[in-house]
Amino acid sequence: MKSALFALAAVAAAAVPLHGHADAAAAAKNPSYVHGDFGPPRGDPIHAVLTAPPHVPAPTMRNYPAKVIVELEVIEKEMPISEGVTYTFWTFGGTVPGSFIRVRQGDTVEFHLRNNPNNKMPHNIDLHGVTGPGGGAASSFTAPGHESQFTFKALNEGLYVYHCATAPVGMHVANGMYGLLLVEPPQGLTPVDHEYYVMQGDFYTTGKYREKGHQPFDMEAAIAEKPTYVVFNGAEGALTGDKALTAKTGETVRLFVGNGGPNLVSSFHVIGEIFDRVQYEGGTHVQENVQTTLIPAGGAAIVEFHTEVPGSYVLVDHSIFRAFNKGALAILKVDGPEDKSIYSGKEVDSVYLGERANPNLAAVTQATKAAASGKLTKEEQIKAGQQLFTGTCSVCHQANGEGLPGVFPPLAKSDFIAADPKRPVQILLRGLTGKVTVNGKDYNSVMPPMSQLNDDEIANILTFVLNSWGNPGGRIEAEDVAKVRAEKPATPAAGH
Ligand code: HEC
Ligand SMILES: [Cu+2]
Repeated sequence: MKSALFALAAVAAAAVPLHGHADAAAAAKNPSYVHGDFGPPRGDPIHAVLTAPPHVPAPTMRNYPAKVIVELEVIEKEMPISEGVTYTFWTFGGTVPGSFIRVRQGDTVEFHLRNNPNNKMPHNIDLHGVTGPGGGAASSFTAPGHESQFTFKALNEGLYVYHCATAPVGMHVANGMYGLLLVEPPQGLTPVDHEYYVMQGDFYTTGKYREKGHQPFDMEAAIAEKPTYVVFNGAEGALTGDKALTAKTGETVRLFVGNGGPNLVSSFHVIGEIFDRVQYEGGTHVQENVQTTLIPAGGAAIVEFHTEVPGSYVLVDHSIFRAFNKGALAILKVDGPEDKSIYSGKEVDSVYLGERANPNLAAVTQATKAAASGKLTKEEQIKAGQQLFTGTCSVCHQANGEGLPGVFPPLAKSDFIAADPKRPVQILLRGLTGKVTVNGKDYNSVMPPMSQLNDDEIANILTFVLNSWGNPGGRIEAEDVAKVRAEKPATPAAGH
């Protein structure tokens, strides 16, 4: 398979003459550049196979320019953006990011944009790989229930963002209207073992991060560029747990990484890997041995690396609060034998990932649903709380609740909790500083507020703590938390 492609590439490079003045101009600028055939399309028209993320269409394997028909439908739909949180996305092809389009340099692309009759808004498309007014936007304004068509020649190879450009443009993009178009170089890309499609986006909701239920778009937050969520592939957890990307040791992985924005620039990084090659900005030049690559809003990069050591590799925006507090985190799971000559260690996922390494947040979803219908049991709270405790609290208080001597007080059999089982609500919302005595030992340190947790989550975590490790039992409900949250912050010494 691979050698066939190489042979094909060699034929293409050797046998295809240069055409067109654009090409000649490019050749003059960069004589080492391999050019495509910009002559008329040959053969039967080809219907492009589009893929939903994280999948990428197979290489075109062509050595001649063809007419390629692309059919893309805009669908407005409600989908989860986080555990128990839904959002009305506007999509190209039913997913965020939109369907991946793959053509070859020199192809003539006949583009059909459909706007689903159930949609409420008009839409269009601006493809950054198109040479022409608005990148197609000027020819593709489409009302619900209509279709538009335009044709372009793929002059430049590269990885290009496409997006909706209907006013208010920012809002259409913020709702998820972007995707990637790959224009293969005439000789094709080098074969690899895996190609994946990952695209970052920032989202703006009226509710806080992880506030449950349906969350509308917040225009003011979008203008202020203060996203509630920053995620890969349209949702927190879109590429973790069962949905993680996969590879084996000794394989080569190519990621087509886009950034839809609308606002943020991504500092794209894979924890535990080094990019062997980066086609930065999606262009032709290659940078090697890169730790973190910048991906502008409305830009892309092709990154490649070889996998050596098994384990979980974490894709993040290294503007790191986005990864751990807004959702910009995905996993590549590499299976295979250990190679101790490269890396000795035993892997402890929870150090970096905490709760997000846990593939099973089902208990959390179930508790959210039960709470919404008013039928939440204490047992459901405990189960959900246990999931959330891992990573959120266990980093300091340890998974077994024993804490660390002299640094983090125990939650297990804590006489501090037993003395006032409702006091922890306040501690989680406002933090705790100054001297405290727990089970006869003094601690004089700082616990930061955990106010990023919502009322449900705090109630569930504390119900879990109260019912674990010899603590007195009992139950904290979301209303208890809401009450404390609404109170004026007490003096910092409260609780001592
Ligand atoms: C960054 C480390 C850290 C994290 C994360 C953390 N705590 Fe704490 N916690 C502390 C420290 C330090 C203290 C003692 C503060 C002091 O000395 O005033 C403390 C004190 C407490 C206490 C009162 C003392 C005791 O042992 O009974 C409770 C209850 C508590 N934490 C619960 C939690 C829960 C529940 C979570 C997760 C939502 C959590 N903490 C997350 C560091 C942390
Ligand atoms: Cu639109």
